[in-house]
Amino acid sequence: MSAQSYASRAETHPTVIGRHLLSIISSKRTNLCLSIDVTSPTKVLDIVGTLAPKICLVKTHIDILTFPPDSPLSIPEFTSALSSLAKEHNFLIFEDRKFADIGNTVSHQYGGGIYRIADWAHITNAHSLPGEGIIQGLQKVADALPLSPQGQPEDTARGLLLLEEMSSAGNLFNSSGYRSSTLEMARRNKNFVMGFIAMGKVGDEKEGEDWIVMTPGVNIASTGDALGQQYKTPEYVIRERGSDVIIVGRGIYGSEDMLGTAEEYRRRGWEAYENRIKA
Ligand code: 5IU
Repeated sequence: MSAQSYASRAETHPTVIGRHLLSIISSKRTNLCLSIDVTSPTKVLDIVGTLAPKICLVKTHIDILTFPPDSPLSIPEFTSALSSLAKEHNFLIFEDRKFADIGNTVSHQYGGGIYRIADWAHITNAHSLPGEGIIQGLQKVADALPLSPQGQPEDTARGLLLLEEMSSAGNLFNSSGYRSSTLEMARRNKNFVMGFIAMGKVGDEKEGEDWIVMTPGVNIASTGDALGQQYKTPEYVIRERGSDVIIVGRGIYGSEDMLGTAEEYRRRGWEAYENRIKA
C-alpha cells in the first residue's frame, strides 16, 4: 500500500506522463477519472466541459461515438476540441482501447486508421495476452510522435497501462501466473508502461517500484449492472486496496446532478487517499 503522497511520486515516477498525471492529481486534489461512454460527440464535450474542474483524467471509447454524415463535428474536430479542453482545464485523456493484437497490427491501430489515437490520447491500455511485442508496437508509434515547436515535453509524452485485472464478473484474470507475467512484462518496459488497470495496488514498493493503478467499476449508488459490471466504493479501492485513480462512468453522467455527484466522488476519492497516507 503506498503511503507516499501523489506530490512526492510526481517528482520520481519513471515516466514523463506519470509525473505529469501525478502532479495534476496533486494540484487539483482529485484522483477522479471520468469515464464517458455516451455516443454523441457534442454531448461528450458538454459533459467534460462541465466536469473538468473535478477530474484529473477523461477516459474515452472513441469507437462508440457516432459521426453521421450531417454531424456538426468531424472526428479530428472532436479530438482537437477535447484536447483543447484538456489543456485549458489541466486534465489528461485516456483512450480505453484495450489493444490485443500483434505488435505490427496495434501500431497501425494506435497511430493510424480513422481515429489516430496516439495523436490525442496521452494514455492508452493493452492486454498482455499477445506477448511483449504489443508493447513494442505501441511504443514505436509513441516514440515517433513529432514534438510541436512550442509544445512542452509532456504534450507528446505517452504512457501505457497493462490490464492486470478487470472489474467484470467471471473474468479470466484470476490466474496468478498471468498476473505476475503481466507485471514482469511491465518491469521490462518501465519507460513506457506507467501502470496498470487493476482492482488494487500492484508491484513491490519496497523495491522502489511505483506503478500508477487505475480502477474501473466504482459506484456509490449501485453494486453492479445487468451485464456483469461489479462495483466497489472509492474508499474500498483507494484506501483498502491501494489504487491511485478511481474510474467512474454511469455513477456520474447517469445522475441528475452531474456536477454535485462528481464533486462527491472527487471528495470521497481524495479523503480515502488522505486517510491511506496518514495510516
Ligand atoms: N472498464 C470496466 N472494467 C474493466 C475495464 C474497463 O468497467 O475492467 I479494463 C470500463 C468500461 C466502462 C468503464 O468504459 O470502465 C466503467 O463504466 P461504468 O462506471 O459506467 O460502469
